[in-house]
Amino acid sequence: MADAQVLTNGMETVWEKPRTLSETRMHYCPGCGHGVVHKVLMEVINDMGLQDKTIGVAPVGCSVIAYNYMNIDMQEAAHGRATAVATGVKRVLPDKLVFTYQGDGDLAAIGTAETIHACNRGENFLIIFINNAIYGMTGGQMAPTSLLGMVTSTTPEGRQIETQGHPIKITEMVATLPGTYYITRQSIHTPTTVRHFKKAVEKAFKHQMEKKGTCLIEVVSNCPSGWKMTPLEANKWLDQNMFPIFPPGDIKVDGKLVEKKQVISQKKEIK
Ligand SMILES: Cc1ncc(C[n+]2csc(CCOP(=O)(O)OP(=O)(O)O)c2C)c(N)n1
Ligand code: SF4
Ligand SMILES: [Mg+2]
Repeated sequence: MADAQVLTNGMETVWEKPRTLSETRMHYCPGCGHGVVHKVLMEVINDMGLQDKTIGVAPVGCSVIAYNYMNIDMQEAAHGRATAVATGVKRVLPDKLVFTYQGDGDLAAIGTAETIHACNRGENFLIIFINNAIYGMTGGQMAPTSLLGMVTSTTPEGRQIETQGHPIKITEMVATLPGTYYITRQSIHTPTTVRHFKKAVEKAFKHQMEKKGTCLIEVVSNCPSGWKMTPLEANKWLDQNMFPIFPPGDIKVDGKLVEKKQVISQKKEIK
Protein backbone atom coordinates (compact mmCIF):
# COMPACT_ATOMS: atom_id res chain seq x y z
CA MET A 1 0.00 0.00 0.00
CA ALA A 2 1.43 3.38 -0.96
CA ASP A 3 2.23 5.96 1.69
CA ALA A 4 0.05 9.04 1.83
CA GLN A 5 1.58 12.24 0.40
CA VAL A 6 1.34 15.44 2.35
CA LEU A 7 1.76 19.03 1.15
CA THR A 8 2.33 21.77 3.69
CA ASN A 9 2.74 25.53 3.46
CA GLY A 10 5.52 25.39 6.03
CA MET A 11 3.13 25.69 8.95
CA GLU A 12 0.21 23.38 8.32
CA THR A 13 -1.00 20.61 6.05
CA VAL A 14 -2.86 22.04 3.07
CA TRP A 15 -3.43 18.80 1.16
CA GLU A 16 -3.05 15.15 1.89
CA LYS A 17 -3.36 12.42 -0.67
CA PRO A 18 -5.71 9.76 0.66
CA ARG A 19 -4.22 6.29 1.08
CA THR A 20 -7.17 5.00 -0.93
CA LEU A 21 -5.72 6.62 -4.09
CA SER A 22 -2.87 4.58 -5.55
CA GLU A 23 0.43 6.06 -6.73
CA THR A 24 -0.33 5.09 -10.33
CA ARG A 25 -0.49 8.04 -12.71
CA MET A 26 -3.97 8.30 -14.25
CA HIS A 27 -4.35 7.94 -18.01
CA TYR A 28 -7.28 10.35 -18.29
CA CYS A 29 -7.11 13.35 -20.63
CA PRO A 30 -6.38 16.73 -19.00
CA GLY A 31 -9.52 18.16 -17.39
CA CYS A 32 -11.49 14.90 -17.58
CA GLY A 33 -14.10 14.51 -14.84
CA HIS A 34 -13.18 10.86 -14.19
CA GLY A 35 -10.04 11.87 -12.29
CA VAL A 36 -11.95 14.29 -10.06
CA VAL A 37 -14.68 11.75 -9.30
CA HIS A 38 -12.06 9.10 -8.46
CA LYS A 39 -10.33 11.49 -6.09
CA VAL A 40 -13.51 12.56 -4.28
CA LEU A 41 -14.82 9.01 -4.01
CA MET A 42 -11.54 7.79 -2.57
CA GLU A 43 -11.38 10.74 -0.17
CA VAL A 44 -14.78 9.83 1.24
CA ILE A 45 -13.84 6.15 1.63
CA ASN A 46 -10.60 7.19 3.31
CA ASP A 47 -12.24 9.77 5.60
CA MET A 48 -14.99 7.33 6.65
CA GLY A 49 -12.37 4.66 7.45
CA LEU A 50 -13.81 2.28 4.87
CA GLN A 51 -10.66 1.35 2.90
CA ASP A 52 -10.72 -2.29 4.01
CA LYS A 53 -14.50 -2.58 3.97
CA THR A 54 -15.32 -1.35 0.48
CA ILE A 55 -15.43 -3.25 -2.82
CA GLY A 56 -15.77 -1.34 -6.10
CA VAL A 57 -16.89 -2.73 -9.45
CA ALA A 58 -15.22 -1.20 -12.52
CA PRO A 59 -16.90 -0.83 -15.95
CA VAL A 60 -15.85 -0.72 -19.58
CA GLY A 61 -15.18 2.68 -21.11
CA CYS A 62 -12.50 5.22 -20.29
CA SER A 63 -12.62 4.23 -16.61
CA VAL A 64 -12.09 0.54 -17.40
CA ILE A 65 -8.90 0.47 -15.34
CA ALA A 66 -10.30 2.44 -12.39
CA TYR A 67 -9.01 -0.45 -10.26
CA ASN A 68 -5.46 0.76 -10.99
CA TYR A 69 -6.19 4.05 -9.25
CA MET A 70 -8.48 3.02 -6.41
CA ASN A 71 -6.45 1.48 -3.60
CA ILE A 72 -9.29 -0.71 -2.35
CA ASP A 73 -10.63 -4.12 -3.35
CA MET A 74 -11.98 -3.92 -6.90
CA GLN A 75 -13.63 -6.28 -9.36
CA GLU A 76 -13.82 -5.72 -13.12
CA ALA A 77 -17.18 -6.41 -14.80
CA ALA A 78 -17.94 -7.23 -18.43
CA HIS A 79 -19.69 -4.62 -20.60
CA GLY A 80 -22.65 -3.14 -18.73
CA ARG A 81 -22.79 -5.94 -16.17
CA ALA A 82 -21.41 -4.02 -13.19
CA THR A 83 -24.68 -4.02 -11.22
CA ALA A 84 -25.10 -7.77 -11.81
CA VAL A 85 -21.56 -8.35 -10.54
CA ALA A 86 -22.16 -6.01 -7.59
CA THR A 87 -25.32 -7.96 -6.75
CA GLY A 88 -23.26 -11.14 -6.43
CA VAL A 89 -20.51 -9.45 -4.44
CA LYS A 90 -22.93 -7.84 -2.00
CA ARG A 91 -24.96 -10.98 -1.48
CA VAL A 92 -21.86 -13.06 -0.76
CA LEU A 93 -20.25 -10.36 1.39
CA PRO A 94 -23.20 -8.40 2.86
CA ASP A 95 -21.03 -6.63 5.45
CA LYS A 96 -18.89 -4.99 2.76
CA LEU A 97 -19.77 -1.64 1.24
CA VAL A 98 -20.16 -2.09 -2.50
CA PHE A 99 -20.30 0.44 -5.32
CA THR A 100 -20.27 0.32 -9.10
CA TYR A 101 -18.55 2.99 -11.19
CA GLN A 102 -20.12 3.26 -14.68
CA GLY A 103 -20.28 5.61 -17.63
CA ASP A 104 -23.39 6.38 -19.67
CA GLY A 105 -22.50 3.96 -22.47
CA ASP A 106 -21.87 1.23 -19.93
CA LEU A 107 -24.83 1.88 -17.61
CA ALA A 108 -27.52 3.36 -19.85
CA ALA A 109 -26.89 1.50 -23.12
CA ILE A 110 -25.33 -1.93 -22.86
CA GLY A 111 -26.20 -2.29 -19.17
CA THR A 112 -29.76 -0.91 -19.22
CA ALA A 113 -31.39 -4.18 -18.20
CA GLU A 114 -28.95 -4.92 -15.39
CA THR A 115 -29.29 -1.37 -14.06
CA ILE A 116 -33.09 -1.36 -14.03
CA HIS A 117 -33.42 -4.82 -12.51
CA ALA A 118 -30.80 -4.21 -9.80
CA CYS A 119 -32.61 -0.99 -8.86
CA ASN A 120 -35.98 -2.72 -8.98
CA ARG A 121 -34.70 -5.45 -6.65
CA GLY A 122 -33.42 -2.74 -4.33
CA GLU A 123 -29.93 -4.18 -4.22
CA ASN A 124 -28.18 -2.57 -1.29
CA PHE A 125 -25.25 -0.86 -3.02
CA LEU A 126 -24.26 2.45 -4.54
CA ILE A 127 -24.17 3.14 -8.28
CA ILE A 128 -21.89 5.97 -9.41
CA PHE A 129 -23.04 6.97 -12.90
CA ILE A 130 -20.74 9.23 -14.93
CA ASN A 131 -22.80 10.98 -17.62
CA ASN A 132 -20.54 12.72 -20.15
CA ALA A 133 -23.07 12.37 -22.98
CA ILE A 134 -20.85 10.14 -25.15
CA TYR A 135 -18.76 7.00 -25.28
CA GLY A 136 -15.46 8.72 -24.52
CA MET A 137 -13.41 5.59 -24.94
CA THR A 138 -14.49 4.70 -28.45
CA GLY A 139 -13.79 8.05 -30.05
CA GLY A 140 -16.96 9.83 -28.95
CA GLN A 141 -19.72 7.73 -30.45
CA MET A 142 -23.31 8.66 -29.55
CA ALA A 143 -24.56 7.51 -26.14
CA PRO A 144 -28.17 7.25 -24.95
CA THR A 145 -27.53 10.51 -23.08
CA SER A 146 -26.09 12.44 -26.05
CA LEU A 147 -28.04 15.68 -26.44
CA LEU A 148 -30.34 16.54 -29.33
CA GLY A 149 -28.28 18.16 -32.07
CA MET A 150 -25.07 17.02 -30.42
CA VAL A 151 -22.45 16.12 -33.01
CA THR A 152 -20.65 12.89 -32.19
CA SER A 153 -18.47 10.59 -34.26
CA THR A 154 -21.55 8.49 -35.13
CA THR A 155 -23.96 11.41 -35.48
CA PRO A 156 -21.99 13.86 -37.67
CA GLU A 157 -25.19 15.81 -38.35
CA GLY A 158 -26.16 15.89 -34.70
CA ARG A 159 -28.51 13.64 -32.73
CA GLN A 160 -31.98 13.67 -34.31
CA ILE A 161 -35.25 12.71 -32.57
CA GLU A 162 -36.53 10.95 -35.70
CA THR A 163 -33.63 8.53 -35.95
CA GLN A 164 -32.02 8.37 -32.51
CA GLY A 165 -34.79 9.46 -30.12
CA HIS A 166 -34.49 11.72 -27.11
CA PRO A 167 -31.62 11.59 -24.58
CA ILE A 168 -32.59 8.98 -21.99
CA LYS A 169 -33.06 10.07 -18.38
CA ILE A 170 -32.33 6.75 -16.74
CA THR A 171 -31.73 8.39 -13.38
CA GLU A 172 -35.31 9.70 -13.27
CA MET A 173 -36.51 6.30 -14.52
CA VAL A 174 -34.89 4.27 -11.74
CA ALA A 175 -36.11 6.79 -9.16
CA THR A 176 -39.65 5.58 -9.89
CA LEU A 177 -38.73 2.04 -8.80
CA PRO A 178 -39.59 1.16 -5.18
CA GLY A 179 -36.20 -0.52 -4.63
CA THR A 180 -34.32 2.78 -4.90
CA TYR A 181 -33.80 4.89 -1.79
CA TYR A 182 -31.56 7.84 -2.63
CA ILE A 183 -31.21 9.13 -6.19
CA THR A 184 -29.41 12.36 -6.95
CA ARG A 185 -27.75 14.17 -9.84
CA GLN A 186 -24.53 16.00 -9.08
CA SER A 187 -21.50 17.41 -10.92
CA ILE A 188 -17.85 18.06 -10.15
CA HIS A 189 -16.97 20.98 -12.43
CA THR A 190 -16.59 23.62 -9.70
CA PRO A 191 -15.32 23.58 -6.10
CA THR A 192 -18.88 23.97 -4.77
CA THR A 193 -20.26 21.10 -6.82
CA VAL A 194 -17.35 18.88 -5.73
CA ARG A 195 -18.36 19.52 -2.11
CA HIS A 196 -22.01 18.67 -2.88
CA PHE A 197 -20.94 15.45 -4.61
CA LYS A 198 -18.78 14.50 -1.65
CA LYS A 199 -21.71 14.91 0.74
CA ALA A 200 -23.91 12.82 -1.55
CA VAL A 201 -21.38 9.96 -1.52
CA GLU A 202 -21.14 10.09 2.29
CA LYS A 203 -24.92 10.00 2.54
CA ALA A 204 -25.20 7.05 0.15
CA PHE A 205 -22.64 4.98 2.07
CA LYS A 206 -24.50 5.70 5.33
CA HIS A 207 -27.74 4.52 3.72
CA GLN A 208 -25.98 1.35 2.60
CA MET A 209 -24.80 0.69 6.16
CA GLU A 210 -28.43 1.02 7.25
CA LYS A 211 -29.49 -1.42 4.46
CA LYS A 212 -31.88 1.08 2.87
CA GLY A 213 -31.70 -0.13 -0.74
CA THR A 214 -30.19 1.08 -3.98
CA CYS A 215 -28.58 4.51 -4.10
CA LEU A 216 -27.55 6.09 -7.40
CA ILE A 217 -25.51 9.24 -7.87
CA GLU A 218 -25.37 10.56 -11.41
CA VAL A 219 -22.44 12.86 -12.05
CA VAL A 220 -22.94 15.17 -15.02
CA SER A 221 -19.39 15.20 -16.31
CA ASN A 222 -17.32 16.25 -19.30
CA CYS A 223 -15.21 14.77 -22.06
CA PRO A 224 -12.96 17.55 -23.32
CA SER A 225 -11.34 15.27 -25.91
CA GLY A 226 -14.55 13.78 -27.29
CA TRP A 227 -16.30 17.13 -27.23
CA LYS A 228 -13.23 18.68 -28.92
CA MET A 229 -12.96 21.47 -26.37
CA THR A 230 -10.49 22.71 -23.81
CA PRO A 231 -11.31 21.61 -20.24
CA LEU A 232 -12.58 25.13 -19.45
CA GLU A 233 -14.77 25.24 -22.56
CA ALA A 234 -16.08 21.78 -21.74
CA ASN A 235 -17.13 22.81 -18.24
CA LYS A 236 -18.89 25.90 -19.62
CA TRP A 237 -20.60 23.78 -22.27
CA LEU A 238 -21.70 21.32 -19.58
CA ASP A 239 -23.21 24.14 -17.56
CA GLN A 240 -25.05 25.63 -20.52
CA ASN A 241 -26.12 22.51 -22.41
CA MET A 242 -26.17 19.49 -20.10
CA PHE A 243 -27.97 21.00 -17.09
CA PRO A 244 -31.13 22.07 -18.98
CA ILE A 245 -31.64 18.38 -19.90
CA PHE A 246 -30.02 16.82 -16.83
CA PRO A 247 -30.73 19.31 -14.02
CA PRO A 248 -28.64 18.84 -10.89
CA GLY A 249 -30.28 18.11 -7.54
CA ASP A 250 -31.92 15.36 -5.52
CA ILE A 251 -34.53 13.26 -7.31
CA LYS A 252 -35.39 10.79 -4.54
CA VAL A 253 -34.58 11.20 -0.86
CA ASP A 254 -35.30 8.68 1.91
CA GLY A 255 -37.28 6.54 -0.52
CA LYS A 256 -39.56 9.42 -1.59
CA LEU A 257 -39.56 11.26 -4.90
CA VAL A 258 -38.66 14.93 -4.49
CA GLU A 259 -41.59 17.03 -5.70
CA LYS A 260 -39.62 19.93 -7.05
CA LYS A 261 -35.95 19.41 -7.81
CA GLN A 262 -33.59 21.70 -6.00
CA VAL A 263 -31.50 23.23 -8.76
CA ILE A 264 -28.14 24.43 -7.55
CA SER A 265 -26.89 27.50 -9.41
CA GLN A 266 -23.60 26.72 -11.11
CA LYS A 267 -23.13 29.98 -12.94
CA LYS A 268 -21.11 32.04 -10.49
CA GLU A 269 -18.00 29.90 -10.47
CA ILE A 270 -17.66 29.59 -14.25
CA LYS A 271 -15.17 32.15 -15.53
C1 LIG B 1 -23.07 0.11 -29.45
C2 LIG B 1 -21.90 -0.32 -28.60
N1 LIG B 1 -22.08 -1.30 -27.68
C3 LIG B 1 -21.04 -1.66 -26.90
C4 LIG B 1 -19.82 -1.07 -27.04
C5 LIG B 1 -18.68 -1.51 -26.14
N2 LIG B 1 -18.19 -0.41 -25.34
C6 LIG B 1 -16.94 0.07 -25.51
S1 LIG B 1 -16.63 1.40 -24.55
C7 LIG B 1 -18.18 1.30 -23.88
C8 LIG B 1 -18.66 2.29 -22.88
C9 LIG B 1 -18.02 3.65 -23.09
O1 LIG B 1 -18.83 4.70 -22.77
P1 LIG B 1 -19.10 5.19 -21.32
O2 LIG B 1 -19.62 4.10 -20.47
O3 LIG B 1 -19.98 6.37 -21.46
O4 LIG B 1 -17.69 5.58 -20.72
P2 LIG B 1 -16.72 6.81 -21.09
O5 LIG B 1 -15.71 6.24 -22.03
O6 LIG B 1 -17.54 7.90 -21.68
O7 LIG B 1 -16.13 7.20 -19.78
C10 LIG B 1 -18.90 0.25 -24.41
C11 LIG B 1 -20.28 -0.13 -24.01
C12 LIG B 1 -19.66 -0.08 -28.01
N3 LIG B 1 -18.51 0.58 -28.19
N4 LIG B 1 -20.71 0.28 -28.78
S1 SF4 C 1 -11.77 10.54 -23.86
FE1 SF4 C 1 -13.12 11.85 -22.62
S2 SF4 C 1 -13.94 10.57 -20.94
FE2 SF4 C 1 -12.14 9.54 -21.86
S3 SF4 C 1 -10.38 10.17 -20.60
FE3 SF4 C 1 -10.47 11.57 -22.33
S4 SF4 C 1 -11.72 13.30 -21.62
FE4 SF4 C 1 -12.07 11.58 -20.20
MG1 LIG D 1 -19.61 8.33 -21.42
